[in-house]
This record gives sequence, structure tokens and C-alpha cells, in this order.
Amino acid sequence: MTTLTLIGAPTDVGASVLGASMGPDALRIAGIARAMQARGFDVRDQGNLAGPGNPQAEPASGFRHLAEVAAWNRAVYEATHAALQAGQLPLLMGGDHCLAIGSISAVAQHCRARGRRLKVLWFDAHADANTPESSPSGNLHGMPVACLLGHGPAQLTRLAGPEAPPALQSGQITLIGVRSVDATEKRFVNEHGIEVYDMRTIDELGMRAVMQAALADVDQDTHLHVSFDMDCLDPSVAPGVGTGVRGGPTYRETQLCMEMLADCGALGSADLVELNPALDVRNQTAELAVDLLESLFGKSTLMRPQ
Ligand code: Z70
Ligand code: MN
Ligand code: MN
Ligand code: MN
Repeated sequence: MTTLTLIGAPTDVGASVLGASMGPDALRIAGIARAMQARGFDVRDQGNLAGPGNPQAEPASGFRHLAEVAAWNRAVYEATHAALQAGQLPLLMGGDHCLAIGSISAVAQHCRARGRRLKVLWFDAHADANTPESSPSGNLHGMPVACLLGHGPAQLTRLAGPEAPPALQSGQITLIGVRSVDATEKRFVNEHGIEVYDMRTIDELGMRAVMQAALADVDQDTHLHVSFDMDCLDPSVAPGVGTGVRGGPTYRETQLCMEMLADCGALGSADLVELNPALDVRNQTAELAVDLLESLFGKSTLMRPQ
């Protein structure tokens, strides 16, 4: 029986909208542990990591809260790496999306040491691909994709050690659901040749074809990491996020994504981030997140034998 380790990282230091820090408890209240037990996992909730508070400071030399973001990511890195080394499947409960720097750096280090292929699927309304030079806000949750590709401050690009290569090569990450992109991010994504399925592509091809393409190079020897920003969904179904952007995937389209990910059988780790209970209504976005995670981990309503 696989052990699924829940790692809570209650912080919003990477964002300017407050409230993602309450995400882990909202997921617990929505029954994440019970739901994952029902999926057949031995669930261990590690509780919440500790880290600095949110100083609510203005950006300094291109970053808001760099020291605090680095401290949280070191904690996330260590917890994620330890879970993987113990043969467990880590599920990071954020927190804002800056925390994926820590979780994915740990997954990358783990895979590198074992010679395993790593593929990251990044579900998000945003590209999260600003560099410190290009960021309009200084918010580090807008920079994790660039940091993971080696563009960012050493505190965040070298979590695996001073000599470590970037966590990812650009061919290892695919962005899905994108619809709010800064001009600078567009340039970064294009120059690096990152695979992107934006909302127009999803509209034109349909979610099934998009997911088939995104998963085309994933096989049983691949470690698949899903980094899921709740603002990927249309805000009409997921209001509990810091910065909702209209025109996102529907409930059904997102369920199909999760079911196709489950079918591919390669999932090795995941992040569930940017859930903001302070902006939610009756915890519905946390309940939706748990609902989607159930599908990601294999719950199926198919009425025919598989
Ligand atoms: C903008 C920036 C952002 C949320 C990422 C937005 C960043 N591109 N916002 N995730 N919710 O400030 O870099
Ligand atoms: Mn994000
Ligand atoms: Mn986002
Ligand atoms: Mn580069």
C-alpha cells in the first residue's frame, strides 16, 4: 500500500493577496485525508511546516519577501525530499505557488539521483514565468517556473545544493490552462520553447486532445509531478483563489484532466496551491479541490468495465 504524505505549508509570502496561508486547514476540513484513504492510500498527515510570517513588505530589489520565501521553500524541499526517499507520495498543500520551487526541486533531485525521467504538468491561469528583472509585482508566486529553469536568485534556484543544476530543463514542463500572461513571460516561455496549452488551444482542440498531447511522452518509467494552481479553474466554480481570471476550464473539463492523469499511472507527487479560504464561500473551493484530487488518484464514475 502506497503511503500518501500530506505536507501543509501555510503561507502566502509569495503573493500580495493574503489568505492562501489558510489553504492546508481548509483542505483538511474538506476531508482530504478521508478521501485519500478511500482511494486506497495509507495517509499520513505530517501537519504543517513552520516558517516566517508574512511581513507584508514592499518589494526590495525586485522581490517581495525573498528571505521568507526562501525559508519556506527550504522547509518544503526537505519535507518533500524526505517523503520521496521514504518511498512515499508527497502531496503539498499550499500555500501560494512559490512553494512549488521547493517541492519540484526536491522531486528533481530525487529523480536525478535515480536516473528517472521527470515531467511536470503545471495547471494555472498564469504562466508563473517572470524573472526578477521582468516581474511587474515582485511577487514570487509569479516566478516559480523561471526559478525552476534556473532563472532566479540562488536561494531559490540552488535548493538542492550549491553545485546543483537547474531543477528542470524547458522540455520537462508543460503549462495548461494559461490565460493571463505578461508580455515578459510570453517572451520567456517562447524563448525557452516551453510547451503551453493555453485556453485558446483548449477551446480549439478540446481538453481530451490537449491532455493526450501533454501526456504523449509520459510512460511507466516517468515520474509525473502535477502542480495544480486552483486559479486554473474558472472562477465561477472556484471562487476561493487570490486572483481569479475568467475564462478557465469548467468543472467537467478539469475532472477529465484529472481522470486522464490517473489513467496514465505515472503520478509520483503533486502540489495543490493558491486555495484562498478567505475569499471562498462555504469552503466550496476546498471541497472542489478534494473532489478533483479524488479523480487524480483514481476515483472513477465510469459505468463500464475498464
Ligand atoms: C503576474 C505577476 C500571479 C497569481 C501568479 C501575476 C502573477 N504575472 N498571480 N499567480 N495568482 O505579478 O508576476
Ligand atoms: Mn500559479
Ligand atoms: Mn495562478
Ligand atoms: Mn534559460
